[in-house]
Amino acid sequence: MKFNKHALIVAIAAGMTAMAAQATEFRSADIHPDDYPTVTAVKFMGERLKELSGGKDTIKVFNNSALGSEKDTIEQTKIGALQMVRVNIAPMNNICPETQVPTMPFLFRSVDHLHKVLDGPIGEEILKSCEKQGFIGLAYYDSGARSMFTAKKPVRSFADMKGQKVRVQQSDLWVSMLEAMGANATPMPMGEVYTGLKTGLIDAAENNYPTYESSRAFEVAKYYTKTEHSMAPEMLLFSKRAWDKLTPQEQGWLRQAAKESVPYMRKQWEEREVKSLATVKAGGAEIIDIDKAPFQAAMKPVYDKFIVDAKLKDLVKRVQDTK
Ligand code: BDP
Repeated sequence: MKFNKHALIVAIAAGMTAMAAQATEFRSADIHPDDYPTVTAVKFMGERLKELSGGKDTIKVFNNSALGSEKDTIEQTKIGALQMVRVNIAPMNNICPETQVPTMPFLFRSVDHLHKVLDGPIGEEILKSCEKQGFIGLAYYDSGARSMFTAKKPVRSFADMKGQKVRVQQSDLWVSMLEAMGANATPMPMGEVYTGLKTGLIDAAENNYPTYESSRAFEVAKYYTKTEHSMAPEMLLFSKRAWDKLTPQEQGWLRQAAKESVPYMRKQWEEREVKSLATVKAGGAEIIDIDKAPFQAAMKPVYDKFIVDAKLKDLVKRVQDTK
């Protein structure tokens, strides 16, 4: 048989088109920069997904708020315009009430306690609770403890919180938490914090060391007070609309890849916390130790207001009882 070069090229091209038609690239959003542990973890997940699916499924991360604030990208995920999103749990608080539980102030005693709860049935139950709102909860990522940082007046005691205009995440629970500390709470997207501090629109914000560092907030708010008031974790959510169109096999690959990205993320996180602390200190930040007892005591009304029904009360109790 005579070798037909043309037919071969046509055959190869057809094969490539068939492969391309089958390949799926899931889009995922994040507000953080390229080297932030949440972003590198989702990229790791994408690599694992590619391997598990034999090259069929991949993930493209749109970082640095390229697709909007967390609130915006959560909405895009709900309608299926975006398949995946990595956000802090806070902007989910108003959407699915169970997410308020791991956000609650001074709830977790340690990182170990947090991991035990989130890796177990309570964590699973909270992820699942977002399904009826249109989200498949794939995983939690670490976010350390959040603390106050102020631009003008350092917080050296509970009384110093009074009147500070503090940026909070877009969640009613967060507004109440800061109000209970005596502050004026202003919800706004993360992307506006640096400018807000610089221009004096806000006096303060609160976050973990890695975000305090990567957002460069330490340059404009140099007093970092270790209130460690919440360990609100990060969440990895998939659009239920998009999920329902996938085969059970693809869903399984996604779940497995997400699960495998968790220990990877935790390791990156531990390293980043140390590195970020060194960077902010070198950049002139003052790290202030504080008596946390008055902060803790002031949180009772917040629990009374948000942990209202039997379901939430039971969840909080089970978290507290987890040894
Ligand atoms: C960071 C979270 C990020 C939030 C941000 C915030 O990683 O998801 O958007 O805090 O305060 O720690 O908005």
